[in-house]
Amino acid sequence: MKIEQITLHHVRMPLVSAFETSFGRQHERECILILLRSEGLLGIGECVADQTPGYSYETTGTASHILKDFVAPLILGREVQDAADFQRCVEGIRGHHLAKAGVEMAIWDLLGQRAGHSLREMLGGVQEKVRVGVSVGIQETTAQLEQVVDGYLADGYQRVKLKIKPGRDLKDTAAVRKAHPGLMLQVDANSAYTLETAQALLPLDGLDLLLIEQPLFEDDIWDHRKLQAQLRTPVCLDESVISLRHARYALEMEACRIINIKAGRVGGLSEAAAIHDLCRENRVPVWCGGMLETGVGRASNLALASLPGFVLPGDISASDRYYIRDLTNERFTLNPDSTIDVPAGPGLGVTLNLPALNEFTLTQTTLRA
Ligand code: OSB
Ligand code: MG
Repeated sequence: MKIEQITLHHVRMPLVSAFETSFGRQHERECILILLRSEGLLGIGECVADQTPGYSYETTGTASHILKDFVAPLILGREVQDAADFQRCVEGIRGHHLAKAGVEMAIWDLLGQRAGHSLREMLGGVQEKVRVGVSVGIQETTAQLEQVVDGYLADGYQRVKLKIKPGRDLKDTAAVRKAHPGLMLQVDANSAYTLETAQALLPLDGLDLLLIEQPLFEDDIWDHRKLQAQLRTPVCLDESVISLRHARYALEMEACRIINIKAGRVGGLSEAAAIHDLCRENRVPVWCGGMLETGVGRASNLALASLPGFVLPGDISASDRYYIRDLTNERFTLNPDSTIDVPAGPGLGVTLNLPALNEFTLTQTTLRA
């Protein structure tokens, strides 16, 4: 497939409600939407970098730079056979996984459209709908948190993840657990603790949580091993697993018992699928993380989460949990059994809502072969 043109849209969209994590509160979410043109087809990808480097060192600013000045020149006018071929093209670019993953997604979309296969079929997904949960931000008070959780349970979500940080951990989590004894509940600290301050998390062991996500430094594996040894609850790594190699390190070190897989963080869907395969061989459960994606990234996450090793509910909520107006014409809704249908159309199986894309675009750049 010859890549003839790349258009980058830096977009900013209002969130339905503010989202607060240990690294900050956001009312809007940014990303880079990537449009690839090849042989009369339009492939779409979402680079999940946000405005600030709170989750990852990458931002919409660094991703724009890397995509425009380094990735685009390597693929424009070139025959790109498949995702592996794309990764070979860009292997000289160190890091910048979120940027590369956005382009790989658009290549999968092109490949699927050309072959008439859905992304799910191409990746080897086995589920036509996937189990999902909701990620709940830190609220002003514990009482407000309980209200927000009640609202999501009324919507039908059967698994809840609470964002925590030092000082807003045990009390919040215990209150939600007390109100909902049978709920599938988990927490995510986004690297807010050190091995020392994480001692405050040990009582979480009594709350029957599915997992504790990324308590320690975003690049740490070794201290997570020490913390996991102190906990009955599985530690789940997010930020620190940036490649198949890092997934292997984490499993060999027994730093975690569960892995959250995000295609963006690991440089693309192909690496994400490889991590899935490794975990499955080792009988380590995985689940699909989220980055507040638009309908484009959501379609990709649903296809990935349809692989057989994704045995825990993903952070893939319905479109209306995030955006009143989305970038895709298709909207994703929650089924009564707390699942979302995996798109079945060719490629990602979604189409762009161009007026919405134009409304939310801050800047747009087109590069040609
Ligand atoms: O750590 O999982 C995370 C959102 C942005 C950045 C990091 C994370 C998250 C979430 C939201 O938890 C998951 C979602 O998309 O619903
Ligand atoms: Mg996380």
